[in-house]
Amino acid sequence: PFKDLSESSPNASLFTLAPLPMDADGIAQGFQHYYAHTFGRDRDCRSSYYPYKALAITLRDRLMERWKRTRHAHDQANCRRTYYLSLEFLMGRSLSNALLNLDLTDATRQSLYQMGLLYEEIEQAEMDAGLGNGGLGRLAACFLDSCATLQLPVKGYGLRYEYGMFRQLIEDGRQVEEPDHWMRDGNPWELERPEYTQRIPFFGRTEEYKDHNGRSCRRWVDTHDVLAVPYDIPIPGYRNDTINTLRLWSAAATDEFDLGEFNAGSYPESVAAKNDAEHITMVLYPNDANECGKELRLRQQFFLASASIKDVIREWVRLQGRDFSTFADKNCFQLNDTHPAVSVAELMRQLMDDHGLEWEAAWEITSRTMAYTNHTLLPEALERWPVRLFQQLLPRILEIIYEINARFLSLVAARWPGDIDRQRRLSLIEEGDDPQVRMAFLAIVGSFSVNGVAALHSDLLKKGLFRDWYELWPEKFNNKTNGVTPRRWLAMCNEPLRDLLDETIGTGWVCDLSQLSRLAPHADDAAFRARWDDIKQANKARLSRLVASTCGIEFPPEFMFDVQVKRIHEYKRQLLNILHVIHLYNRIKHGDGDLGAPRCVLIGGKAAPGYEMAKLIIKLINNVAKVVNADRSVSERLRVAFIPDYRVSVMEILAPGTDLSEQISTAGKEASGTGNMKFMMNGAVTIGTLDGANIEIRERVGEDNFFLFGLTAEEVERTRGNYDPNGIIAHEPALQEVMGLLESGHFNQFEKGIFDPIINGIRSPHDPWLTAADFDSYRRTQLLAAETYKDRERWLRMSILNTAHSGFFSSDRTIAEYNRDIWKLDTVEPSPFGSW
Ligand code: HBZ
Repeated sequence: PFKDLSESSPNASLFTLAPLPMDADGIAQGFQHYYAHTFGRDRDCRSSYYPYKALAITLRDRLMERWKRTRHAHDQANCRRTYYLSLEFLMGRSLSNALLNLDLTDATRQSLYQMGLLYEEIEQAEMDAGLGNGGLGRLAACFLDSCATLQLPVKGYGLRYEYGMFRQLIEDGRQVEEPDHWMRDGNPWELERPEYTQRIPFFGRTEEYKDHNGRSCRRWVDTHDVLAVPYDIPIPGYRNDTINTLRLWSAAATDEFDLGEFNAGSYPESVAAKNDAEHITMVLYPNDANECGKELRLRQQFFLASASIKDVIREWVRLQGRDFSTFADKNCFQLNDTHPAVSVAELMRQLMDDHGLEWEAAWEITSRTMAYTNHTLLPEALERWPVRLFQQLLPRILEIIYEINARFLSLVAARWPGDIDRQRRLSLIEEGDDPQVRMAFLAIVGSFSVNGVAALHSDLLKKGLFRDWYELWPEKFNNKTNGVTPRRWLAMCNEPLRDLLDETIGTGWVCDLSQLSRLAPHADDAAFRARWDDIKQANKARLSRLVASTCGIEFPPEFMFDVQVKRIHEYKRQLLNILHVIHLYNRIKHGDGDLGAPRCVLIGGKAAPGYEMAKLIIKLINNVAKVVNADRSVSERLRVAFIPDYRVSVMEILAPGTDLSEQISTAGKEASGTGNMKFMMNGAVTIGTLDGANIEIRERVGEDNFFLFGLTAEEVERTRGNYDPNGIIAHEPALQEVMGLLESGHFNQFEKGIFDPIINGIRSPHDPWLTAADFDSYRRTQLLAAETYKDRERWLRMSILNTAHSGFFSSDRTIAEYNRDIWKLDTVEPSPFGSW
């Protein structure tokens, strides 16, 4: 239905409207128009949803002009561009972020107030866009914000999942998952672009044929195609008129799909088969570590890769024609982990099969265009797909992968003649009963850049997981330490602190976070510390209200707020945290000595639905919380809560209200962490191991302002093979008492034996997470933290210095490094209003 106009030629005035007013009156006008006329509501409507929607569309109108101006400028500049390919974009809410970046927060508050509405209430009506699992997805969202703010021509490509990350309920202390139908009431931030729909092939077979020059070629035929329909989300830069694009693909059935031979004979069954196609973007896989090996997941990956590459090539042909000789100079794909790694083979396929390039030319382009970011060292998280699955679902892609591998292995053979074992180690295909394609290896061969996400992580990649590859191509490997956007994670979520910063060091920090270092001298100023304290207390009171309303537990703001929020995983060691809580409980019950400041321990996070041990850890946390909170003699010193359904909008309240940030993974396991950075920026002090970006955090804030404990990554490796947790437990009375309480069934009086798997895990000499090994060091360091907290002035100084030295962890710095070393893009200013 989207034929080009041929006869009519629209008048330019259709496209260049006058800019909309950017003040309180303008907002009020837009708001009233949509609220009353478009949605037909009046004062009797008590729902906060319609005010939210009316406001969102009022803002979208103001994004729209700037969005077109940015697109126009990118086309005009004929500039090099980057495409960030990611199966996940964990965007959270968009309203407050758009207001902040457009500088309309105050005007909007004011105009709503005049209409008798409270912004704080309306903002709550927006559902989080939870299109990601955790760190990796949220990193992609922070990166988009930084790219727009730095005015880099970067476009995000992802999937428009109908259902995002599941909603977590806690029933009887256990996690229960509920589907997250986040778009049920529509999504005002998206713009459907059916005119850019693409056809994505699946199944079928390959065959040889002769092209018009008599050259023998291969092609993919008898495919079952699925349509990819794009939906665009505007990504506003910070007060710079740039609006970049996040393009999300939604799957739809083709018309002929219904009657195809697929379901020959039965009309209703054929129509029902539409579902099959549309299921591709139905749901986000809620696995944040283990590969799940499901066919539908591979379909999602290829669907994203193929649609995005087709889209980029369509634009290329529109602007440059069919000459691909400068394609690699003008385009770069950044692969967010291996999830979109099939792009390497798919770009080869499109260049050769659809655009007639020879293998050598296509490979030259592909391997100069792709760049790969790795986010994990855990071997069990590395993606591998059965060859037979590829054979069935993507036969042409498998052929190309085989050819890439054959050519690559002959290169290895030439470099290390006779080293068969090395060839086996480096092969893209893992041989065995059920041979597998190693996606990380496909990503490395096909990319000109391979990066890790923190200094330690990038180092361990070179020494461990990818050692052979590093030996082969050392120049490909580099580090890009993660960062988070200071717009959402400081200016937006912590308004009182933002105001204090503006007043103290000016407003330049928002786009140049290194300026926070100018706060450092103020740490010595008692009056400044008092103001810092007031802000922290107000943020703690807000956190406290959230915990009261979602967990039914009172957190007194004068206690130390000790928070660990992240996906539940054994390597992240929420278990170590709860063992320490049991230890504190035990000491309080025994009336033992001074424990330092009283504390509130808050833990939150989702467990992958099939990860039984993680789910059991949630149950243990809740059972311990119940015992602790119910005991009056304990709860005046210690309180514990598990916050359900941890997500982006919850972190926006937790980060500003936290005193102590828990970053306690087994060293060498957490690639970077990014929650650690959000807490630090908001003035929390970290208790942590030498893992991921914690190391860089400690380097910057100084050892005096960081609570370090635990084995180093090297010590962890050396401990393997001669680890004796039972010996450790026997020699450490504190841990022995904790284990005694656990083993006595004190926290599961009516649920006999349920925690046995946890107990056995801690006592196992094969426990990979070395929980017992780090317990004593953790316990002592926690005691030091609680004692330090009692020295109010000392603690406030530490808090201020943490914010002051967090500048490095801005994603603007990270993106500037990606651009300097990998993307090499020029910045582009949007075209002026009405310039086309
Ligand atoms: O990526 C995380 C790392 O664990 C964390 O250390 C790092 O800071 C962050 C950003 O670089 N990794 C993930 O969040 N990984 C996933 O969410 C994931 C999702 C789907 C998968 C596998 C992993 O299939």
